[in-house]
Amino acid sequence: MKSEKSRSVQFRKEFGPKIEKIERRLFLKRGLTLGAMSMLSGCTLKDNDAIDRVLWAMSRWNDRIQEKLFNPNKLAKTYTEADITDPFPFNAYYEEPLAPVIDANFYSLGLSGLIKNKQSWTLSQLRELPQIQQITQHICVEGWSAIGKWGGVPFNFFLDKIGADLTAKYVGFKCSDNYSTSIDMSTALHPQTLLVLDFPGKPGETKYGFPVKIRIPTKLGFKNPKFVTEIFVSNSNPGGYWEDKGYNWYSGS
Ligand SMILES: Nc1nc2c(c(=O)[nH]1)N[C@H]1C(S)=C(S)[C@@H](COP(=O)(O)O)O[C@H]1N2
Ligand SMILES: [Mo]
Repeated sequence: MKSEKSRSVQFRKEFGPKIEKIERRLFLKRGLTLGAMSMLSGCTLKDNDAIDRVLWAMSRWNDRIQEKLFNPNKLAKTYTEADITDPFPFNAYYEEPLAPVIDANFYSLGLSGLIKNKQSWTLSQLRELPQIQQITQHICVEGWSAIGKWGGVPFNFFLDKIGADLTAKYVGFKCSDNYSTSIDMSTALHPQTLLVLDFPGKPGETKYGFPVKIRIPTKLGFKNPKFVTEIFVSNSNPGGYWEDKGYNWYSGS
């Protein structure tokens, strides 16, 4: 378990500068200074626990603002083959040699929560669904970005096909490496959100999320789960691996 203090420090270090910018802008508009914030929250700025609570509250508030600003019809910029970053960078919460290698023959995608047809899917069943390709930019909060090409099933088609409750608030993802993340339903239904079956890199390269990744060009990199083994629909916020450690939940890009 991380201490509150290190969580708070990590929070400030890892919180995307982009999101801080949005917060600063909103604060300035309301003329709310750090001093005023400490009065409102009843904490001295020496009190790490209280600061942590205020930052978490700000982050939840920030989620709501971002959700309101999200335009479900606005498309992320797409690029050409010539723009593709090669080799595409690998990232995970562990070192590259530890990336899971999943045997396609034994793979199944589990479904749970507010979904009518909960039968799991094999890779070849997923392959039979309509597929599109997309070249978009991936932005990681660790300070790098890259352009990659992903192909797969439009996620809104898949959600509709499995009888997901499209009025529910959240879609959550569990991964074979114990990673997890979750997104809001309107992002799940965005036309560029893909259930990826074709990845960057050389044929047979599995580290980018084989056999299933969810590619969401309107979200930061950490909200794009690789090696997905279960998808669930819920009305309570499932959080996620980095989200629970303080990354802003919404994290639009
Ligand atoms: N299963 C899983 N998915 C994950 C991660 C992870 O550690 N495990 N890391 C996230 C982060 S922080 C980034 S930047 C991207 C990296 O994806 P890439 O290896 O395709 O570049 O995966 C995201 N999805
Ligand atoms: Mo990332």
